Amino acid sequence: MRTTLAGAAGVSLGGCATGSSSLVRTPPPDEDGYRLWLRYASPGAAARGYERAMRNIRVDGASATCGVIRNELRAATTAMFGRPVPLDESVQEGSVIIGTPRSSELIRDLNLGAELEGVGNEGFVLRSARVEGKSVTVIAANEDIGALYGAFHLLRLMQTARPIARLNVVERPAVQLRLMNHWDNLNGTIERGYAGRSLWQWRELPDTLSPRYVDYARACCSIGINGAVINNVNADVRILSAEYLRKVAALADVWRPFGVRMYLSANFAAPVRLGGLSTADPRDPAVADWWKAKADEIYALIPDFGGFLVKANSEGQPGPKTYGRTHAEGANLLADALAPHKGVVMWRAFVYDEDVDPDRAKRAYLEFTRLDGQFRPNVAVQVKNGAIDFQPREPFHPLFGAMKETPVIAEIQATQEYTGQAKHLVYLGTMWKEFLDSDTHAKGEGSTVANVLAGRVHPSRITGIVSVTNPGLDTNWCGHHFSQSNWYAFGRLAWNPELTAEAVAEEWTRMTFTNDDRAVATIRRMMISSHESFVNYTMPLGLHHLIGGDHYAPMPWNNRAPREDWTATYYHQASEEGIGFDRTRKGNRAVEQYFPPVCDLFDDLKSCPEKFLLWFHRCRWDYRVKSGRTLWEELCVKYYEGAAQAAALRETWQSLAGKIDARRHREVDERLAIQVADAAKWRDQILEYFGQFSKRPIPSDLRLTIDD
Ligand code: GCV
Repeated sequence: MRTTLAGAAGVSLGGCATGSSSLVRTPPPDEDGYRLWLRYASPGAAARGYERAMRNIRVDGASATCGVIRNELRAATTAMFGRPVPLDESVQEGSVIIGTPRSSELIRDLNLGAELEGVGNEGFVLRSARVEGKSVTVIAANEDIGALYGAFHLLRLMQTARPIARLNVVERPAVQLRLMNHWDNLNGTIERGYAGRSLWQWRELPDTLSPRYVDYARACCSIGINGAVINNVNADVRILSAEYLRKVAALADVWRPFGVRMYLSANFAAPVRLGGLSTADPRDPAVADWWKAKADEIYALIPDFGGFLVKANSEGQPGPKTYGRTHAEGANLLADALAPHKGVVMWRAFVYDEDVDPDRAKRAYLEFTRLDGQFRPNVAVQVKNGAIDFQPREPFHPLFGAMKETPVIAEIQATQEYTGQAKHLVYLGTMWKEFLDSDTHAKGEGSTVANVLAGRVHPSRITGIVSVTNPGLDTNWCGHHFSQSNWYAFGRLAWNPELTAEAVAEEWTRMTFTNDDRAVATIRRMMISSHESFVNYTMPLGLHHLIGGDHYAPMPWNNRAPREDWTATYYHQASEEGIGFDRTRKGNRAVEQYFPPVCDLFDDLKSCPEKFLLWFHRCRWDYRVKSGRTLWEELCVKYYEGAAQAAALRETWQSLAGKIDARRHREVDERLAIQVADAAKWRDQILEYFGQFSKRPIPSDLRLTIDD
């Protein structure tokens, strides 16, 4: 018997008092951040217009997903208008009619065939229309899940104070797989998690279901996320045991109506460690049988199980190379087991075997391009945005566009492992847009990473963008209130990579904090500049991996680690003569992994974007950068600028006191205080360290700005 704990799920749907600027007289009441961007605040003056366009809601269909649509709309309208909008079958002036041509005669009669054909299984048409002579709003889709996404879209318009009277929205997601990747361990810890312990209560499952599982699914679904890999890629084999699979199945049952499918990280050695076989060699028939039986067992419990994510032969994880086999053979082994059930394998390209090349940045490309065409149709290679490891800034990974016959999906990181770890306010939407908009030139101009991922450059059977993600048991889910924006931005950009970072930041701000236009503009500006300022005070001008320890603070002096490519000195190579990693044609030729003209752009010191300068080039300290300053001076300017920007960020936030509820305002401010102090400390320590090599002083005008 399952029991559901009463409480949080219901509470989370409650309304709150912030409204449009004209109505804000007193500071809004305290909030704890639990409701994320689904607060459904009163729309203030706009309420009357919205209510007129929403006299009643008719949801045609009996599925569990239709039940979710009804629940969400009932809760949202209750919170926004102070009373629920009736859910009934009448058609009147101001009805909202939701359904599919299969479930709804009214939708069928609207003849939306052409539009619906274009939106696939998950898309929707959201349109103002005339039905039975009445002005209504229609949400039509081919499947109920599309209708649910459409309902969330309508709610988003209202939450962001947009008009809903004359709608004509047609949407479909750009990629198929939009997945959360949790690095959660079975003991409740989270690798690189900064928001408390794991959401998954393994000891209570499958009998007790935390209400947070529902709220998690609502949050994911509201931004188009359609699956989750719930365990760490450094995978504990026990997740595949009968005991854990029952627990996993219980979670999958909760999420199914929200369209959030279950995926698992699989340990390649599971046939040995769990199955008791003597080998996990992909060519051994007993191993193949073990995986087939395991897949059958999983699908008997979770009929819509999505598939496996695998980290193999990387950072100590087992893999096919342990048996002298290739990554393709390893991936195909699991793919064959999943194929009868239509499951996929996401095989990570995060490998950096020292034997492949002396430069870590070159290794994955070399290993995977030679396997192109050897993977089964249900395998996708999952590639991090950059070739090293989620650094504050990296050029796009050269594997994007390079695999012509193998689906490639992107892995980005919302949990801020290298970007301030939920202590620093860093909105990653801008960084991800830089990545998605990068032109690989794989098939000429316009072969952007986003187009590669959507299968528009090389036809692709599997498309996707996944995010190593950040929620944990902290009340506000993500540790820092602003870290929620990275979860949000991931979902929105995976659905539509054409959205601007600004638009996503604005939406999130309006839904999460306030619809006060001036406050929104201020917060949006803070968010948009935050990534660049973080880069400035940590790793500007193409510097990377200046870290050690827990990856929080730059440690450019770090020269001791179990592997050379885990040190900082391996990457910056600072000496009295200069600094930077020569990856040009005259250096280690890493630039040649990019298509022309990108390789030429990066190769030429004159054309290489300065944000990537020391990634690709080794420069003398007196090298003149575009500003006319020497490299050393420019480095100093960047670090000073970054620290000043962090201080300004806090001042700006403080100017919003009274516009944001006091609790969240204070909690953000406390973290900004840490950010300001860290930025100054990092600036000073890093410049002192590099100064030993440059033998140059920090320009006095910079120092003066601080001493003043
Ligand atoms: C899950 C980096 C992180 C590791 C992580 C690894 C990966 O090295 O520091 O914690 O392991 O990436 O992506 O597999």
